[in-house]
Amino acid sequence: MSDMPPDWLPPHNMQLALIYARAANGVIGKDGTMPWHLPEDLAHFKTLTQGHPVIMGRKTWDSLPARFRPLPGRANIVVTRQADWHEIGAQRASNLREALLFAEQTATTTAWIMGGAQIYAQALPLASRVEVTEIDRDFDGDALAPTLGPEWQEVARSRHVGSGGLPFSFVTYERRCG
Ligand code: VY7
Repeated sequence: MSDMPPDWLPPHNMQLALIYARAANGVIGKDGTMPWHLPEDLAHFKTLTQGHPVIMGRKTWDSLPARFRPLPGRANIVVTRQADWHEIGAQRASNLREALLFAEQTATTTAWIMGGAQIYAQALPLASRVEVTEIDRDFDGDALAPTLGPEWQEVARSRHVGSGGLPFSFVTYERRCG
């Protein structure tokens, strides 16, 4: 007796965070790319994710310009159902759960979910923090940001104007306690 498996999970030391840029109408992508030119967002993304594992869907991996793949200085974990998928510098995971197991083996505090729409929707219930670049214009597109419900509290916001004149804000949301 008393050799039953525990019915609880050990606490994860790792925080799960989403990072995305979204247009005013919720669009995050069109035809596999981000439909705006906002270098300030790319720099922000690189700064926040540097040194941490990044988890992405296979379509997001494909969307990265080849010269940026794998993203340097970060464990690149790619979720795909294709058992024969492999790319140099990427760790394949069959699903989000497996991706999180790989991320937990790295020695960092935060794992970043970097897209796209399908992975955001799956990861949001597990996340404690969301970093959104909110662009103040509508864009035409085919991939949408997840909807943040009332459990998400805005804790920081900074307003900027991009080098091309596009206004945007960096916004941090945290899950309310309880
Ligand atoms: C798009 C790029 C697109 C075109 C040229 C360069 C937020 C982003 C993501 C994911 C931006 C992209 C890049 C330059 C910097 C590289 C990454 C590629 C690096 C996200 N807010 N912005 N993203 N990049 N999840 N959230 O895929 O990137 O970081 O080293």
